[in-house]
Amino acid sequence: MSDCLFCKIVAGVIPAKVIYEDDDVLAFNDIRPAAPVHFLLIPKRHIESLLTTTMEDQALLGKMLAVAPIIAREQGLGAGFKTAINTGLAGGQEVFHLHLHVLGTPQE
Ligand code: IU
Repeated sequence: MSDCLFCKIVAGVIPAKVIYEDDDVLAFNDIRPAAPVHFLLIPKRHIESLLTTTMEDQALLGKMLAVAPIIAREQGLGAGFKTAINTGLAGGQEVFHLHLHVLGTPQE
């Protein structure tokens, strides 16, 4: 087992509030939510950051963007949401396993 925290969440070694899972990706609620709904969508395979992806990863990266709105709708964000990917130390990344932040406020 690597020391990667998010790999440990994928493996079920560290608990997380998982809201979506398939063969390739996992989504769970952020432990320090910056919005009423704030979840992280990660590839199950360890990828350090967007800076370490290659063209070989395009299907997986596309899937992350395709799945995000499906989960967002399920979480009440059908009216809209924000996304962010912090990349590298200079980009504010704290956990070095690629993750897409999805944030929003459910609308009435
Ligand atoms: P960043 O993009 O690497 O800066 O964001 C890391 C996020 O991971 C941040 O919003 C944390 O609250 C979140 N997080 C988490 O959900 N569970 C954890 O165990 C840890 C960090 I450590």
